[in-house]
Amino acid sequence: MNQLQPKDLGSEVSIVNTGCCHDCGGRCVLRAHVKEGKIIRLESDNGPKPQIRACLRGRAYRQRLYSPDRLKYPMRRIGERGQGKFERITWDEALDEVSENLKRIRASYGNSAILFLPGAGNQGMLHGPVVPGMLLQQFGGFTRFWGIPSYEGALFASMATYGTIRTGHSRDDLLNSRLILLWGWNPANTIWDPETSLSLARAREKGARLVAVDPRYTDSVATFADQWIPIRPGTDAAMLIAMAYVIITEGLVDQAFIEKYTQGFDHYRDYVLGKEDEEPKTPQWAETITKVPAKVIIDLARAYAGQKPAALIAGWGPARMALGEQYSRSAAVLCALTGNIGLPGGYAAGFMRAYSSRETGHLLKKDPNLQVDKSQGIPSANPVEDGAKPRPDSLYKLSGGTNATSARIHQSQIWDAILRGKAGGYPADLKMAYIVASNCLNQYPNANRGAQALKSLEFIVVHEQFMTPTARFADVLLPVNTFMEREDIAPPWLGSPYYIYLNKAVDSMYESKSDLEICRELAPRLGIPQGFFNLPDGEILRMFTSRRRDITDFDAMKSEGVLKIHLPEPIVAFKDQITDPQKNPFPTLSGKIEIDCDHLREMNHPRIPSIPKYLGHSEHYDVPLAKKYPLQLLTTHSKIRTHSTLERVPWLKELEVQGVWINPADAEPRNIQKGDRIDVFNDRGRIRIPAYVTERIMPGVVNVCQGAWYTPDNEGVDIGGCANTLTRDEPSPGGAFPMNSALVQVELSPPGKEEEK
Ligand SMILES: Nc1nc2c(c(=O)[nH]1)N[C@H]1C(S)=C(S)[C@@H](COP(=O)(O)OP(=O)(O)OC[C@H]3O[C@@H](n4cnc5c(=O)[nH]c(N)nc54)[C@H](O)[C@@H]3O)O[C@H]1N2
Ligand SMILES: Nc1nc2c(c(=O)[nH]1)N[C@H]1C(S)=C(S)[C@@H](COP(=O)(O)OP(=O)(O)OC[C@H]3O[C@@H](n4cnc5c(=O)[nH]c(N)nc54)[C@H](O)[C@@H]3O)O[C@H]1N2
Ligand code: SF4
Ligand SMILES: [Mo]
Repeated sequence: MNQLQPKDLGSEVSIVNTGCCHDCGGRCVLRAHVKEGKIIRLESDNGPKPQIRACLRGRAYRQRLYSPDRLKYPMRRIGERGQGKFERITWDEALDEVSENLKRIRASYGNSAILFLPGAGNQGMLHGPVVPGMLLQQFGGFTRFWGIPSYEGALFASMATYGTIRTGHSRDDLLNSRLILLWGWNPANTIWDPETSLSLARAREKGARLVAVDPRYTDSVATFADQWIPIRPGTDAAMLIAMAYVIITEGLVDQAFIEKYTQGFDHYRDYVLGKEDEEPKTPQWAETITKVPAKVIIDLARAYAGQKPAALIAGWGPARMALGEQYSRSAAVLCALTGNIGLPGGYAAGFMRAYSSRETGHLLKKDPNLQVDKSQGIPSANPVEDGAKPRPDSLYKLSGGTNATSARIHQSQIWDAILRGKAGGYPADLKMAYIVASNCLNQYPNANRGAQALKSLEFIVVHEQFMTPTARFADVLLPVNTFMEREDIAPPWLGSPYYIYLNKAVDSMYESKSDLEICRELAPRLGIPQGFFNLPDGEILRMFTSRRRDITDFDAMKSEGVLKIHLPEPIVAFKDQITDPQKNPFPTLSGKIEIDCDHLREMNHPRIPSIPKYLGHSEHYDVPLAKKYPLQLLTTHSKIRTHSTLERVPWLKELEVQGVWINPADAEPRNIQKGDRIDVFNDRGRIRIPAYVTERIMPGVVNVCQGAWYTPDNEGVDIGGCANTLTRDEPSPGGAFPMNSALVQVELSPPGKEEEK
């Protein structure tokens, strides 16, 4: 297990089996070498294969744990909101103040005035927002939002097409593919399960061809791809539909598959061939829109239909767009046209969950009390929503996804909801925010409006580890420990069958407490029985996992720090539906793959057609606003952070500068050279960071990795380079977040500002 342990560490070094639990597409094994109560070294999984090896961020974790910037004590605001001026107070004072405000707000306005903002900071089963959410439910509930920025477009498409989010294969199955399309997918940086990169490399060694479709020449393109196809952002649906045109007109459709397993092909074919709107969706049509040469589209379509089994992996980035649902739907339908579904080496696109230890459904022992009829209002543990009907414009007749919810505020509209309340059509007038493990000001669209919204509330409490841009707006700021200082279980991302058990490696630093401990102390102040909050971490985890069928030996998992579940063969989504469709219908309304979706037809919404279509929107490249703001902004996930977490880790900062990716064709006319400080701006805001002039991004597109900290200067210019200073905050009707749909202009920063930072 610890072959790499240096000899000179001496016998007083103990090794604690723990892990990394941030929201980065991983969840990995870490072995902490602890000497005199301090971690002196972190290594990863050197055990049996498959190894769950940590990335650069996990391995740099000591610099986060021991950062001088950690929040050390509870604090109360003394300056203006957002100014970051606080005074130290005791835990008793802090918790009294939080509970008094909760009670005051509830008494004056009712529970719906409390907005709970849980974030992705900790992905364990126990810590982070899990227990605070339970506490607030017992307090009478709260207003919550719906929609997850990660994948809401993909989730919607997955449900509409397949009726489920379990559309992925385990990574070992990539070795069965002859062709793999990395569509808007950069797992070399974003991980998407620790085994992904190795599996892609092995598939390539075995002879698979890998093609990447991405406006950027990413680290994944550089490492794995045989071909890079740059595409204009937000136009992927057009390319996928044109590929369908080639496949249909050249007789490459898997007709037997279409007839047996799908519905609505004829309607889609009519749209693709232009019978519906006089516009045949030819490769030439798509070339004008996508900037991908027609010949490249034709070749890729032929290869994808001809080289079966082929895996079209449709990443979530291109769906984090206005009308991103259409891209995800077009991808899933292309998989169906070619019959690449349900067979080893194929792939169904969609949401792409394979095995997930996060899932609460198929891995649990059956409990009849949990059956829910979605059309009848959703029984909720949150009294504010009890009995509320699901959103009428959701896929409420389908079970198994989270698209149907009784929450009414989409996460991207949170600031608008705070500012406009019931008068703006929202379900509540919000008066306080309870923020846990979330850097929401930084991570939700339109940060300047977010700052305005947070200033308007009566009370804000934040559980945090660092003085983030959001924490600066707290009235009471509670210091939280990290996953090295408590116990938790980390279920992985989408495709891998394992659990990481995080044993506590060191004591809580300074006066920090876990989110659970905070709730334990708040409960009596709020008149709530402490119940299981009083149990030790390990006992609660044992209770939480007791219904899981795949955890048979909790104690062994705890002592090893990991439970790797052996699967007899790779997971292939829809294998059963394809093998025996009579016995195993697809969980859609029709029981088939819905190329033409019944639920959507009934919904009759002009922006969510029942078949996938290429649609424009008000901030697309071809609208009048593009004259003023001619560049399309991407806000991708950075390799040196997990969102905004790990922002203050010096080792990681050395690896990459937070800069604006810009092509020389866009930089030169603006007189911009590599390293120059430049402004990126639109009507929502302005950021000022260095230029990264590179041909790794296509002309007309700029990229600012999301997660850098929002830092407005005296003139309101964000010199931290937060992508969300520029992003728009209107969701798609299906719920997709529009973070990659902002138009911007770029210019050299004014003279004298070059050195500012
Ligand atoms: N290091 C690191 N890893 C992470 C995270 C992190 O913050 N840091 N976050 C994790 C989380 S929570 C999530 S949800 C996932 C997100 O994972 P993804 O959504 O896959 O990540 P992104 O980097 O946003 O986008 C992936 C790729 O899509 C490309 N792209 C963007 N727009 C378009 C488009 O219109 N068309 C095409 N074809 N490509 C486009 C981008 O250039 C990028 O290379 O990553 C997880 N992994
Ligand atoms: N423009 C743009 N914006 C995006 C995206 C994008 O692609 N583009 N991606 C979006 C996506 S996919 C996601 S998932 C979101 C993520 O957005 P958030 O959920 O806000 O995630 P983080 O930015 O990582 O912030 C998490 C915070 O939790 C804190 N934290 C860590 N562990 C704990 C803990 O145990 N307890 C407590 N109380 N705090 C803890 C960290 O210090 C950190 O400040 O961002 C979204 N924002
Ligand atoms: S940041 Fe993610 S991929 Fe990296 S070690 Fe941590 S959990 Fe694993
Ligand atoms: Mo995410």
